[in-house]
Amino acid sequence: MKECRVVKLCGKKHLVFDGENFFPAFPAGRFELDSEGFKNRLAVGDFVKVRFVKGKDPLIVEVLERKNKLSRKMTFTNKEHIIASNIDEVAIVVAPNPVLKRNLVDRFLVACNSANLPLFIILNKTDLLPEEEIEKFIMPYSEIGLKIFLTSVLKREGFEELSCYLKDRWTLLVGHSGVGKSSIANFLCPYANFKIGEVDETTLKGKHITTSSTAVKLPQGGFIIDTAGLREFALFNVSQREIQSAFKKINELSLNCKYSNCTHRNEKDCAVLQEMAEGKIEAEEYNSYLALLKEANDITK
Ligand SMILES: Nc1nc2c(ncn2[C@@H]2O[C@H](COP(=O)(O)OP(=O)(O)OP(=O)(O)O)[C@@H](O)[C@H]2O)c(=O)[nH]1
Ligand SMILES: [Mg+2]
Ligand SMILES: [Zn+2]
Repeated sequence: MKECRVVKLCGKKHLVFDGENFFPAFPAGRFELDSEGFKNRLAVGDFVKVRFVKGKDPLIVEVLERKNKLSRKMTFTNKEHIIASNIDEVAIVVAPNPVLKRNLVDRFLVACNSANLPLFIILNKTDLLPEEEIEKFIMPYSEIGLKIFLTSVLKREGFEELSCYLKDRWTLLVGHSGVGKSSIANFLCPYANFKIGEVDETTLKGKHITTSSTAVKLPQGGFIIDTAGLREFALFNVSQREIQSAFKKINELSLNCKYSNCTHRNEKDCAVLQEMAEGKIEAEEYNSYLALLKEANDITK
């Protein structure tokens, strides 16, 4: 029996890494996909026990307890989809093409906050964005202490610092389709050879080229996990409190609200609403907070 790590889920024949080599291993019957309550019993990043039997394929017989996991709620079935486990950090990739919006970043801020996972931002395709726009987008995040890397795969810029940062860690790359996750992964590990897709110029949408998560080994040590572009990322099991604490600026202001359980929607003497009225909080940030809060309330009802 050997302890290995799942690096790719492919049908029934998964790819695992034993610290030196990559090889296929089959899950024992009880790990069949789509088990009750879960989309997947096994996730990329899982530490597993693999049994070797002469003349037969290696068999995954046990999943070791996960140190952490990032999950989302599946549409329609409401099942838990574990995107990856036992990771050191999550990198949300954003780009001006297809479109630069903060909503998904805020979702990941909440999800990572509640999963106890550090998050940082990679703003890619800086070649397409004027400097003032870059500043405007990153300011609210740098203000709350989030690490931000600016990259351009096209111009091969911004990767030195990022490469050093990723060394010896397992980092999960997430983000909308078309922002350049696979392009970044290919740049950082040329032998990864992930397929890249054009962004549709008329619909301004990515083409969902990557369809499953794959961890690739970085030349400097560590792994990055490329994932499928998300159409949506529904929060899984996140409370109202966790949403509030993820929005640091709003959370700090709430100390001055009249009610300690203020939700900053329509309460009297709400410090957040007051700052909003004075234009001290960006409407986009507040709206993003409201949208997530509504979602959490729908969940808990
Ligand atoms: N201008 C510019 N284009 C880029 C950059 N990085 C990636 N692209 C382009 O963006 C498009 C999408 O890149 P992908 O790497 O396939 O994006 P992805 O995030 O992996 O997309 P999915 O797999 O669909 O989730 C491709 O046409 C890339 O060539 C960049 O820094 N600048
Ligand atoms: Mg991709
Ligand atoms: Zn309030």
